[in-house]
Amino acid sequence: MTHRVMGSALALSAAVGPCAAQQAFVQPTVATVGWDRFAPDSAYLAWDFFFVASGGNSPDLGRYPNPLPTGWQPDVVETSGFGFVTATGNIYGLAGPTDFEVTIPSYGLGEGMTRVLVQLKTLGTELDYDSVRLDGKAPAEVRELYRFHLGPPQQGGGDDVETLFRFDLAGNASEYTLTFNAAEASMSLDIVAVDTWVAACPADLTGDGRVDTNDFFAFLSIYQAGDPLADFTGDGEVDTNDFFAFLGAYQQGC
Ligand SMILES: [Ca+2]
Ligand SMILES: [Ca+2]
Ligand SMILES: [Ca+2]
Repeated sequence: MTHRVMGSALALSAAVGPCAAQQAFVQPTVATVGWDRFAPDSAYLAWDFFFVASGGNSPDLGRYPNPLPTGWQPDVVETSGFGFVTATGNIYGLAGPTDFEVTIPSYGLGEGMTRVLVQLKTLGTELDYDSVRLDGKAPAEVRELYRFHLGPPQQGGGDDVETLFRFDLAGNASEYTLTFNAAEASMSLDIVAVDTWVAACPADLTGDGRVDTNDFFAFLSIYQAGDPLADFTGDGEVDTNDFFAFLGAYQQGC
């Protein structure tokens, strides 16, 4: 069983190649989530090859700022003890469901809000999607980005799945902790990508560093469309409370 699963993972790696690993991960832009990757007060941390399941994994796929600020130690740690690193550099749990803890350094500027995009790619068994939390908080949005059926589970198949989780948190801290679990044994954690953005003025929806009527009309547009980004209260619903929450942020300005 072990041999078959590992063989399958190796065959997949050979077929896909190390550079074509993520099919549908998104890059944040002002138009879609409020900021462009590599914008000031944003960070990007991405892992593809893990070295040790018990931690000490620095982001190999991407990092911003680069070099990372002094004191930043992003890490991905498997905490159940079931996880081990495969030949392809994924973290896999054969004997039981794996649990993960990701340390995410950020800018602790104090006021405003922090928006975090987490993108996870798994092979085989899937995540327990309800387990994904940032500092204990549930995501404001969960979106499946990609799914490819690898084959029957009994032959080490399952699915290749990429999922995006968006979190909105009041204020901003110098570090966040992301936790998530596999639904059952035989999940292979392939890629973890995290984008963070500290917004000193959350009502600046156009991303130009100012709060003006353009932001008001931008809010009206996403509010009327029921866009999840209009959920200013972060309760998963878009309703009049969000309108008043936006008004408050709008009057506060930057
Ligand atoms: Ca990988
Ligand atoms: Ca603006
Ligand atoms: Ca709301």
